[in-house]
Amino acid sequence: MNKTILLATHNHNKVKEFQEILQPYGYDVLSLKDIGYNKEIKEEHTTYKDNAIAKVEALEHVYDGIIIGDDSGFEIAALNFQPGVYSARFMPEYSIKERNQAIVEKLKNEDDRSCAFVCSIACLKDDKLWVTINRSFGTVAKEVEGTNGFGYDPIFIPLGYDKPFSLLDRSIKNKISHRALAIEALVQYLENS
Ligand code: ITT
Repeated sequence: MNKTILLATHNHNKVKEFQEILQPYGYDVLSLKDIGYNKEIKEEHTTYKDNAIAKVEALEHVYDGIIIGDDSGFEIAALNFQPGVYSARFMPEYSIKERNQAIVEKLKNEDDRSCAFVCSIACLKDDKLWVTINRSFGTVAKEVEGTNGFGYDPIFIPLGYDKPFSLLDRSIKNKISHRALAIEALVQYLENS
């Protein structure tokens, strides 16, 4: 069985997480850099699933093998589930650190701090398209702390923990995150298809 997968992302943090999670299952994850693909892949859709599919389809005629795409986001209940599918484009004038600080500030007097990370993975294998969407739930932290992970990790405290992903060992994120859950479903699909 072919155990090499191309991941259609330009986000090197995602590549690292996919490699760490899939390696124990015996999969090799190639990045777009590995195949010398440097064109931008546009995210023009309003759902995670459609964006994940678009990422895979952009590579369909470029790579002959298993291709996966990941579209993810951060949903905050008190902000009407923003930034959601627009997470990568939220407050573009701010650095990610400033963005996290701005979110903490917006929620300063908010009792409902519930939030979720979302990950949709699309997979193209033998001309068949498969998609999953998974969420991990938590609360928004009261301050921006820690350096592990990326993006909104410094303000996401997963349910059952008292620290954000940025302060937890990365092996914990790789077990319980939205991406870990979606990858678990992907492995089940690949092993049974
Ligand atoms: P690609 O489209 O090239 O895959 P991207 O960074 O643009 O990379 P997304 O469109 O899926 O990825 O954007 C999701 C944004 O949500 C991402 O830039 C992060 O800021 C945030 N995000 C996604 N997964 C995350 C995670 O596991 N931890 C923290 N933040 C995350």
